[in-house]
Amino acid sequence: MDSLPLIKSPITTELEDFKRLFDSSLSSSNLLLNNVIAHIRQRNGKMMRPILVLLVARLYGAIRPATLHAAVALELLHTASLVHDDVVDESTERRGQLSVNAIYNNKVAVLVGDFLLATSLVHAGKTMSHEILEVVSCLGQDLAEGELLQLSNVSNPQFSEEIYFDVIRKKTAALFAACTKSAALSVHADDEKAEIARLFGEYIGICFQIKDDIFDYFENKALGKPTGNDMLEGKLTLPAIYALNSTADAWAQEVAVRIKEGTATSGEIARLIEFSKENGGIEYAVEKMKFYKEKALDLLHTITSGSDVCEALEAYLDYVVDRE
Ligand code: 2DE
Ligand code: MG
Ligand code: MG
Ligand code: MG
Repeated sequence: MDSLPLIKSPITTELEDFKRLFDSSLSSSNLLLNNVIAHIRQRNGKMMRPILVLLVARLYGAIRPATLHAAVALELLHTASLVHDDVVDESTERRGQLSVNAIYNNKVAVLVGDFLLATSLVHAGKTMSHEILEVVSCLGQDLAEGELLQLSNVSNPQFSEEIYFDVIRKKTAALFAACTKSAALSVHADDEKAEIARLFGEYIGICFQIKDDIFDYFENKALGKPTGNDMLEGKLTLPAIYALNSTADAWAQEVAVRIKEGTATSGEIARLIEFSKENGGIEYAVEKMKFYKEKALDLLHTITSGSDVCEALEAYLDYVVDRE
């Protein structure tokens, strides 16, 4: 079932307002910049983050201009981080489309990412809220720290679940937490409510990244086999970490170390994916994801139950966890 209409139903007009503001934020007199932005915009994302900002603002009050500027700021920062991420990961593809670095080059990708980041801060300023400006700026710091933590962990021979959660809190959950906290601040929710919103977003973000990581273990229709992209980039995610820590398989340990070093073959990666599945890695990751989903739902129900916004946020969580 397509749950997106239910998710969007309490915020249909505001989502249109968001789109207009987002479009108008991206104009420049530079031809190259406009071409790159047009390429990025072809992706037509599902706008999961702006939707979350709008829904959480509605949870606590009526959507205001500051809410829309916060949503634009966060979507721009997210877009900037993906353009830079593809440079860092040397990825040539993003969601079935060539990445900016692949079509142009790293220099163009770094500079376009910088432009998007700066434009994000312009909109954070337009909220006229120092607190929202701080949330957005600190998010930029967290994202960069998360990426650095992930990089420095490549040479760490341990496969620790604790480090995995540290990384995903910073590289993904921080963004969702910034969305929900800014949303609350944009409608003048008090500190306690803003903190509940922040934590709610953090739990959603943890679910989102665990799900994203699980995708890498399953068949990709275009490839006809699991992508294994994360392992190709030297990243071991929760299913593999669990399987490695719950068995003492010398072969798997050895391959895992080489995956981190970037010297494993694609055949070895395929076998480590199978090993992770055979040793309960997927079930374990799904269980963890559901644990955080329940925590998010419990928090949501301390604020509201039964309202249309509550139902939309419940459907949002189902979507994050069940999407294919
Ligand atoms: C996606 O992770 C990572 C997103 C954060 C990137 C942050 C950067 C630093 P993945 P996928 C590069 C900060 C950037 C700023 C402040 C503009 O696991 O599979 O690589 O989508 O995800 O490539
Ligand atoms: Mg990446
Ligand atoms: Mg990355
Ligand atoms: Mg991924």
